[in-house]
Amino acid sequence: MNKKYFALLALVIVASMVLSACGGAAPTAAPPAETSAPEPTTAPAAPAPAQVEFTAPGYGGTLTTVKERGMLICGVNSQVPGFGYVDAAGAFSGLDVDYCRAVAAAIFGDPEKVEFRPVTASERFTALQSGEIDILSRNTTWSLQRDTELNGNFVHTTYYDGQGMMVPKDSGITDLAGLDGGTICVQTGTTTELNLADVFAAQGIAYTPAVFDNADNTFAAYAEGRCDAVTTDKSGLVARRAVLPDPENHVILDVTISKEPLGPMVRHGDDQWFDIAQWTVFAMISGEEFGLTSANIDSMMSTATAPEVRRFLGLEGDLGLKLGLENNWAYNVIKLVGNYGEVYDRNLGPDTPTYIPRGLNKLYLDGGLLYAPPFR
Ligand SMILES: N[C@@H](CCC(=O)N[C@@H](CS)C(=O)NCC(=O)O)C(=O)O
Repeated sequence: MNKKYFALLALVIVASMVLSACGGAAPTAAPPAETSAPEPTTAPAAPAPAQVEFTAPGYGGTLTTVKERGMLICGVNSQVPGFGYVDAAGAFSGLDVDYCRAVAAAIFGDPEKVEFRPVTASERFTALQSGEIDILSRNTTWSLQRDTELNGNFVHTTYYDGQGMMVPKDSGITDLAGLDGGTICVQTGTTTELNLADVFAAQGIAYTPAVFDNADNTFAAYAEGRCDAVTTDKSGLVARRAVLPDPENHVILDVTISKEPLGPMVRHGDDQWFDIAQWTVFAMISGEEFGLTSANIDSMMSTATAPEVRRFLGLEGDLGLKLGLENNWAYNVIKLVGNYGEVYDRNLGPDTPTYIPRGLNKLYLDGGLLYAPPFR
């Protein structure tokens, strides 16, 4: 342990003894000690440092790498409209894609400083582990195995989903039992494939899986009538139905067979990077909660009075510095990309071909699950 870090650790411990758990400004959190903690001293408490020492253990250097490169590399989908999609001109769009832009805005103050790297379901975790991408933002379900043996850390969920089934309207099928003995198109390397096996076995429904390696092939096979149904996250079904030749002839059953909390994932071993990825999601959610939009945020800079909103905007305090960013990082996220609601509406709102009512993805204030911790 180097001397500078040891001194910082002692300082933080003393400060945390003096400040009560719920009163006063919280000291900057110390990274986990490698050895037993030093004895507290009786030296007078000094103010907590404004910025965490990012060379301490737990900081893997991703931010430095990204800044030196001048570009964030985000692993995304390219085949699911509304979430991650690339058009014929090479332009990327979607909720997951806009999240990458938000991280770039937080770091660089420029949402364009991101390279989108399309990754399939099977490739995505290796791409993250190997360092080919800095963040995975690709309709990826948070699960225990992915959080542990795949060396990932999921940040806050950006879209609460569940697995569904789509069938041709004229099949007359209305429930899972109606699929008994049928063939079901499914993509490999997904939770979808595993849930299908679990749920159909548990319910005693026989089926033959027809397995494909990407969404284009899965849905092409379904469109050609090679399967009785196609299954994936309901978001994926809505998205892919929109690009079928005859969307009106397909129905999504009123059945949800799993929980699919979808969100960004980072590698184990870099807590600072995790915090940046995490708080970018919280900035988008809180921006909506505070009523800050890309359109009004400039006027709010001169009119905002609520202390939390002022801290969010970087007008007071130094929250950005604690993340290793500029103090106006959250302002940049909202100004340059938008709050969660704006981003949702742009990609999945009523005026898009991939309209999905917000449901669980509303703010907690409106009955949904989106809830960000305080900006303090
Ligand atoms: N959320 C599930 C499924 C995600 C998934 O890969 N879905 C497919 C079907 S919509 C997809 O996005 N395919 C696009 C591709 O492979 O490029 C997971 O994390 O395993």
